[in-house]
Formats: sequence, C-alpha cells, structure tokens
Amino acid sequence: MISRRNLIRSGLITGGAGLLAGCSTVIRDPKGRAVLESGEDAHRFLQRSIMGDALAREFRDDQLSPRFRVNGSRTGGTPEYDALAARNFVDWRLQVGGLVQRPLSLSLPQLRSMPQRAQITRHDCVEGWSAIGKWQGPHLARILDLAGLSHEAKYIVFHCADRYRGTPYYESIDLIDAYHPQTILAWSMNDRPLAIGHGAPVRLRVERQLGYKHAKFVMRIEAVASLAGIYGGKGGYWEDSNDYQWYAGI
Ligand SMILES: Nc1nc2c(c(=O)[nH]1)N[C@H]1C(S)=C(S)[C@@H](COP(=O)(O)O)O[C@H]1N2
Ligand SMILES: [Mo]
Repeated sequence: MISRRNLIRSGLITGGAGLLAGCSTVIRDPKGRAVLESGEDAHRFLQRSIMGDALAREFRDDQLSPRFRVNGSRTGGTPEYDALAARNFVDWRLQVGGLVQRPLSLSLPQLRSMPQRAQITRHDCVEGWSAIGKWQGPHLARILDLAGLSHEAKYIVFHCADRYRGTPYYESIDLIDAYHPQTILAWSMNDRPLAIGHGAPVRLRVERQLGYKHAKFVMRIEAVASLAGIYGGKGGYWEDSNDYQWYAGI
C-alpha cells in the first residue's frame, strides 16, 4: 500500500528539487549535497529551508471537527495508569530527565500554571483521516528551559504509558521541532481536560508532523544525544516496527 504520507513526501521532494535546482549554494555546499542525497534528511532539509520556522495553519472555532476519532491506543492501559486515571491524575508527575542540568517532576497544576498556548490545528493521520481540534498547554520549550538542556542534547524522547501491540509507545523529535512555537504539551482539547482516549493527562502536539508523532499518555521526557540506544533505535514506535519515517513532516 502506498501511504498518503509517502505521496506527500515524494511530492514535496519532487517540488523541492525543482526549487533547489536554482539554488547553487546548496548544491555546491558538500553538506547540502549530502543532505539532498538521503531522502528523509532531504525532506526535513527542504521543509525547513522553504518554510523556516513557519507555523502550521491555524483554524477558527467554527471550523472545529464535530468528531475527532480516537486512534491507536485508547488508554494508557497499565494498572499504574489506571490508578492515576482513577484519581483524576492528581498523583501523576511528568518526569523530565536525561541530558538536563535539573531533572524535573511536574504536576498537572504546575503545567497548567505556566504560560499557555492555545491553537486550533488539523491533525493528519498517516492512515488517511484528518480532524481539526483545539489544543492548549505550555510550550515544550519552556519546560526544557526549566530543566536546562545540556549541550550534548540533540533529541527529545517522549515515553508513553501505553504499549501498542505489546511494545512500549514512544516518540522523538529534534530540538528545532522541540522549540517550535506550536510545540506544546497539551492537557486540554476543545476547551476541556484531555480525554483518556486522546492521551490524558498530557499529549504532545508537534503540528508540522503527522499524527503518530503526537505522543499520547506522556509520562517521561528524556533529552538524549542519540536515538541509537532507545528501543529499536529508529526514534519511535512506528519507526521501529513499520519503518515509518522518523521525520514525518506534513
Ligand atoms: N502513546 C500513544 N500515542 C499515540 C498513539 C498511540 O497508539 N499511543 N497513536 C498515534 C497516532 S497514529 C495518532 S493518529 C494519534 C491519534 O490521536 P487521537 O487518538 O487523539 O486521535 O496519536 C498518536 N499518538
Ligand atoms: Mo496516526
């Protein structure tokens, strides 16, 4: 099956190659050329050189989808998660660690009392459905700054409560996406606390990438220098299990 994402990706790369043909500095620069020669990096490179730090499209309240499906795991699923959910996540703490100067343990009220961003965006799943929802939460950047990233940190890994088909769900992004203004840890969806199906108590929103990057049921955030030692080493559940692209730019 040809996935929609691959179509988008090849479309972008084809379109982008044309654009870059006139961009002699990129072609002459050995680093630029190496990047162009590897498909996935090229996608990321092109999206960023064309879009820079551009925002994903935002929508109006009257454009919210009447129905937003629950996809993948419908709950964190473990006894520990169920116990947290039963007490409305008052005992839940977000752990922030790895290559940071100050490991953190943050409660939901703490996340809610930080400066918030709200955004109405379209979620695009690789399986071919989309839905528009409103998300609110603190900037991931703010939390990373509180923890103080070490210089060696290159990726942010999100460890989730659930196992999907028996394997722990996790995802990762690089620092450019981690610091993008629309990258938030959402605890609210459509002006209500995030429902369990959508990833309570907190899920990642990384709006310029496809749905599977938006980790639900986030328990722990880890800053790392390399993705190599983590599970299958490809940076995420779907990347490890189905060879999905690590950079899932839309
Ligand atoms: N922890 C976790 N996060 C996950 C998934 C999952 O199964 N477990 N599924 C992903 C996929 S493929 C999609 S499309 C979205 C679905 O989010 P939704 O249930 O809010 O629609 O969550 C993503 N994040
Ligand atoms: Mo998805």
